Amino acid sequence: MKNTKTALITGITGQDGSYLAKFLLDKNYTVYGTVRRGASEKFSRLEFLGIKDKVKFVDFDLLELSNIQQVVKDINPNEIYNLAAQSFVPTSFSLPILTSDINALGVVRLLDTILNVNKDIRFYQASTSEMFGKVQEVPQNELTRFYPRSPYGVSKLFSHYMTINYRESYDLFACSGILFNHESPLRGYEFVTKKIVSSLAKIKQGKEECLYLGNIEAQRDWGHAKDYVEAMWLMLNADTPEDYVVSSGKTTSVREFIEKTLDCLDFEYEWTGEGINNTLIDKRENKVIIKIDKKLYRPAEVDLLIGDSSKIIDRLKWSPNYNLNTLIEDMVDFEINNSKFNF
Ligand code: NAP
Ligand code: G4F
Repeated sequence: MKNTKTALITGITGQDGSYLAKFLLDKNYTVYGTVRRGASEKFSRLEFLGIKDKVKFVDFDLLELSNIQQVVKDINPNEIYNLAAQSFVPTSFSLPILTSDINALGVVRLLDTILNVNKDIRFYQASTSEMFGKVQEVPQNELTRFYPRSPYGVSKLFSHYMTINYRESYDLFACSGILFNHESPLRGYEFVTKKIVSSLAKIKQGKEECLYLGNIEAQRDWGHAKDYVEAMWLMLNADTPEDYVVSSGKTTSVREFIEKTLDCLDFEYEWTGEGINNTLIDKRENKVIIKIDKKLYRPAEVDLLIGDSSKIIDRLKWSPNYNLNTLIEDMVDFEINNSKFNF
């Protein structure tokens, strides 16, 4: 039977928004996606996935209450996935007020609109493992105490608790997914995995000379975005609204991620030097191809993330298809074969 559900995705031009749109279209949803007006084209991810013509676009900004109210009223969707955010942690240190306005107040604007327009709309909030920050427990689960380490983490913690508050106060079907880092070929170039894979592939092809990185000892729990958008849908289609951790359950340092990517690209390499003087040498070419740049360190770092996603695995039967090795293979394959796409 044809699915008659309608979903509204905020942030559809981003990594997760694009994969979620594809996932929902494959389930026969009618998909609306929000777009911020800008000077340049933003649809390359949706074009790469071959779905740009299947999505209905609406002008939208989380900073503008009357615009949010009009969009939600006009579409009156069954489900809203709020993926829109200023999502880059370093930018949150340089633009803390804008980050808070979008990521924190923007979510109250949306929740309050749902309350006033149609309380039956189901709501997904993109919470984050950045809220654990200086981790108070290893591994982190839904009950672990939060200790955010960036304006981004603090802003997301505000919206996390706002989502819980609207659920408990007004009985909204509102869920927060506490998602750990998830990557893909469609990841923005500013994030470390994409930066590493893209640059090392270019260095291998002789198109780039050297990759500059910050703190390569930080450890992250990395999964594939395709698996994580399915978790969002499972949450909104469960019997009760609850919050869930979504993670791979494994942690890997940025240094180890680099080494796996180098292996995948068939480099022969050697690390030399310590700390800030650490460099990586391409042994076949006898050239330095990675250097540390202190400017890329953050004012406060999240040193270690590792999630425990037993709750979503047990209750909603979430079952990821990718591991870190297959994620890296997918990202490397994309860089080698799809260089005309730019995200
Ligand atoms: P992303 O690629 O950076 O996409 C963010 C989206 O938000 C873009 O479509 C962007 O639109 C939109 N946006 C930014 N400011 C907006 C505003 N003021 N009004 C409306 N839209 C706005 O992020 P992502 O990696 O897909 O992540 C999706 C969500 O999950 C974000 O909320 C992020 O914080 C959260 N999250 C991500 C991860 C992860 O590892 N990827 C983990 C946990 C949580 P433009 O195209 O106009 O810039
Ligand atoms: O890839 P990143 O920028 O991701 P980060 O800061 O963990 O945030 C991402 O994941 C969060 C979930 O935990 C999301 F909520 C958030 O929206 C975003 O998607 O950095 C990962 C690590 C950091 O420890 C950083 O210091 O890599 C380290 N790093 C080292 N050199 C670098 C670099 N990060 C970036 N972006 N660029 C570097 O050159």
